[in-house]
Amino acid sequence: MKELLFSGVQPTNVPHIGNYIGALKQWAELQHKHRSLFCIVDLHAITVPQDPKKLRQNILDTAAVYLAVGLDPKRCAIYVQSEVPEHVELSWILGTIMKISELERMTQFKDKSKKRGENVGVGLFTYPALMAADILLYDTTLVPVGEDQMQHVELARTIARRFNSNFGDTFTVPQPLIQKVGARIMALDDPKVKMSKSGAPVSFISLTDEPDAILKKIMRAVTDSGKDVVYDTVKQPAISNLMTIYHHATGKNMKEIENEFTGKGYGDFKAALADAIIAMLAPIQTKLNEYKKDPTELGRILDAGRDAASKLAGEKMKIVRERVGLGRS
Ligand code: AQP
Repeated sequence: MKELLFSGVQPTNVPHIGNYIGALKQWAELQHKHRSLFCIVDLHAITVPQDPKKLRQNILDTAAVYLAVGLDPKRCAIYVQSEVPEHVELSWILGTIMKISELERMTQFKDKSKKRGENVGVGLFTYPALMAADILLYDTTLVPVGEDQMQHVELARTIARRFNSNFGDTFTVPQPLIQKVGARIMALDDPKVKMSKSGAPVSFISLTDEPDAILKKIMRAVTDSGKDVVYDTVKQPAISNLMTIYHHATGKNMKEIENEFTGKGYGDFKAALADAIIAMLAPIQTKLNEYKKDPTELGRILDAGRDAASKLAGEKMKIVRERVGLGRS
């Protein structure tokens, strides 16, 4: 079977190194192997309140980040979710066969709604129906995501099977693609929670952070009660998280990292880690500044991505409407 890849980032802020390590870095490699669609999921972003002006800016900045990390518009479609309305239409249809109990089980909904208290919109609850639509609309076979999105991809698989059984074979059942190390980068100030764009600034390193800020954030990052640089996610979750970042920034494996810092303390390790992150982000930041200076080219790339995605989405929705019996023949 020919593989098709789909994934996205919410334009809720500048992506952080967790997004890069868990998702974007993989995308840049995978685009060379498979047909790929990379979406800026602005409709997902509004499931929590956004400032409209900032959102529009974040959409363009996220597109620039996609290009800066190496996505090549000649190899993949880069587009904005809300510009392909079939995502919403399919989301509504899939929502009619999703169970409330399935949505209530979603960890992301439980976590985010706990934070928001009374102020939770229905969109946050039905987020997984939109995510299932994003994926199924294109007969996606592979979904490269961080571990936090695994539960949503599982639900998309369930819904694809349910739709196929209710209405006849229509959707491909997708597979998640999760990295072995780095699928969940944890917050720098609390290794129990994942690094998130909406966390406190000290909890994440954004792809646009300056060297000084990176050094400060890493030096302040929480460590464990021990003092050895040893990879043990149970006994030393904080240092193991930092080692995972170091592994991705340098390509060294955990044994090599442990050997490098034998007899040295956390201070030496953190200084080396900050240098490695600065070096990892430098070429991305240079390219990012170039793309941000050329909004016309960015617009051209997003238009072409939208047109390519719309063509596929339009064809699929014709079949879906017919299977469900919507409209007229
Ligand atoms: N900490 C992480 N480690 C590894 N992968 C991660 N991803 C997200 N966080 C980590 C992966 O990045 C892709 C885009 O995710 P997102 O746009 O949902 O970004 P976010 O930072 O995770 O945002 P939040 O926390 O859900 O919400 P906001 O924006 O409100 O802060 C996905 O593949 C995700 O798995």
